[in-house]
Amino acid sequence: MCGIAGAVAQRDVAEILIEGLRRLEYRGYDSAGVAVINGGELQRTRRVGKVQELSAAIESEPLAGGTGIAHTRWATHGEPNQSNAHPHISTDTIAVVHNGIIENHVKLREMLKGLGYCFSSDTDTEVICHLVHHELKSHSSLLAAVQATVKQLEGAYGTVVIDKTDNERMIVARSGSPLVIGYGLGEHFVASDQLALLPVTRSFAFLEEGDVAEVTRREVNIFDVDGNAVTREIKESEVTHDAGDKGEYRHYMLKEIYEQPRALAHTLDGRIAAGQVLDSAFGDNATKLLKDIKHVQIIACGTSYHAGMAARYWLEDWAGVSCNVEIASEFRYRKSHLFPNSLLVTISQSGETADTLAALRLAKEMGYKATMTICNAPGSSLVRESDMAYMMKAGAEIGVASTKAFTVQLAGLLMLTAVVGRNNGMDEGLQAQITQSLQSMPAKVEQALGLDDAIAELAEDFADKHHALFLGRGDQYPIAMEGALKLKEISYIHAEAYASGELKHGPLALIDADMPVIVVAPNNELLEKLKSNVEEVRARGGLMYVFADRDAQFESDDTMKVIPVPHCDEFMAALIYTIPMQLLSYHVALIKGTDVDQPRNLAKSVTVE
Ligand code: HGA
Repeated sequence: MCGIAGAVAQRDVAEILIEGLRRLEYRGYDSAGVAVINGGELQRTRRVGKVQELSAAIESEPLAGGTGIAHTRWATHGEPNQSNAHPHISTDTIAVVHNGIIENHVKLREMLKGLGYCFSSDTDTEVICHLVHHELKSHSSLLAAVQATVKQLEGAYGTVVIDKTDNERMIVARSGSPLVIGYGLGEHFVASDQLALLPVTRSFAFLEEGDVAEVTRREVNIFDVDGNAVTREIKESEVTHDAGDKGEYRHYMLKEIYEQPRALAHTLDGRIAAGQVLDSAFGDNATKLLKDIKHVQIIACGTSYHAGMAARYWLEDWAGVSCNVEIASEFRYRKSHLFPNSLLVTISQSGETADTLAALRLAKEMGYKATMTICNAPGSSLVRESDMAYMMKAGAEIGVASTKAFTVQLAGLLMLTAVVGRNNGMDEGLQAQITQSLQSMPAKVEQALGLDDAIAELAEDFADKHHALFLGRGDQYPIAMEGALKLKEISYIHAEAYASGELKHGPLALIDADMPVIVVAPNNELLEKLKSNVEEVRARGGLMYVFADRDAQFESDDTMKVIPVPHCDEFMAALIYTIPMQLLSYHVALIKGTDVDQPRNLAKSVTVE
């Protein structure tokens, strides 16, 4: 989603800020802008489209100045056009960038209009800069004016404010949208994600909910929600992968698909010993907190939700505990029941997914025995606010369509199944089978990647299709859902997934030669049932693509193409069958010429509700 970069330095900062925005581009956005203070005046450039357009505009008309703010916008209020792009400016004096949604913007807008302020955009954000300008009339500093402003805001914000009359300072405030302060030598930076600032610093402090900070070249002063001066620990960045590098690959998505063996090896590293998954994989307190778990409630959105759905089969089948899985935006707005000895597990690549974070906060109020997050971002809000964290160590994921984060989440959830199961009497043989399976995942995924060429050829069949149906059973049903989601996200083909037993309850009506049907068919105890469903499709003239185990005994013919998937055990089958789904969507998107890494209308790290 939106990206923020800001700087107070002794050198010109426009280039640093643009590079920061470039590094956040992967999140998806529709317009970009930058404002700097130059000789006591605000200079602003904004463009609809890519950061490249903004950069070109600044190259032809350079912006000089050591204090500045920049933004990539993913519109929530007001069209993606130039006048709605950030930074917004009040009375030629105060400039603001903002991530999030100001829910009481209508009321504030009316009040500010009454005070004589003119609005030049349709955004909710613009109320912030006029309010700061108004508050400055009765407060002695920009800090105090911003503190008074945020008290009037309802909703979510990560915001940075500068004042042209004071080029020594920026004020940053956070509630619901992440902000990080970067510490340099005689200069300071701010961003919505540390990735933006890695070229200039590796020392970061993460603001906490309600914090407001005054950032000058020499000092950073942070105040909590009550206005008390506080310190936030400055940490060296643990980010090891350079987000800016696509390497030999044409797209980040393809790079990340191919990184999966390495990402899985990283996530397993040091977490299995003597044939057992170590409790410490989930943090220092895990031994105590996971002891008497009898129920697991998983909360997530999108791809992470599909990982949770697969884990429900595992936790109930193998660990012997009950498990519910729910979409965060539903969970947070309904009354749910708390089972005794319940563990709440949130899953989020970024650790900042707004709905998931809100669900975690609600669950803490409800009194869950313990909370855990499965997350790829150290220091993120979900990690900080959960009792336990499984750090995915998948490396930065840049492609908006999640790939390696999903398979690493599956591995983490299988480890959780082993630990919860062990505490619940899982027999040692089963534990050993799970750990062996975990350890052979990287090599098996490498083999599955060998399907790439065959799938690239197959993808040609999909290029003129408008719809596709994905079928699976058991823990392959969520994999079918993930396959359908990937195809939708990056090739814009309408795709739906069904548990194949559901076919005759409706979707069979859709079957004809224009509706390709993708079937995930590992060799498991549901295979014979799945075969009956395949026959139901065949009898109605459907065209099928069956991803199957070599022992499943499917044969290609006029109505069915069989793609043999490397043989694998039941513990890793969901993960292995994900690989061909990822490759299929990637190759279809390539043929269709869509923007693979930044699909239209989508954003990564969904920090608004
Ligand atoms: N509400 C603001 C900012 C949107 C945002 O944070 N997107 O991720 C706007 O629409 O400009």
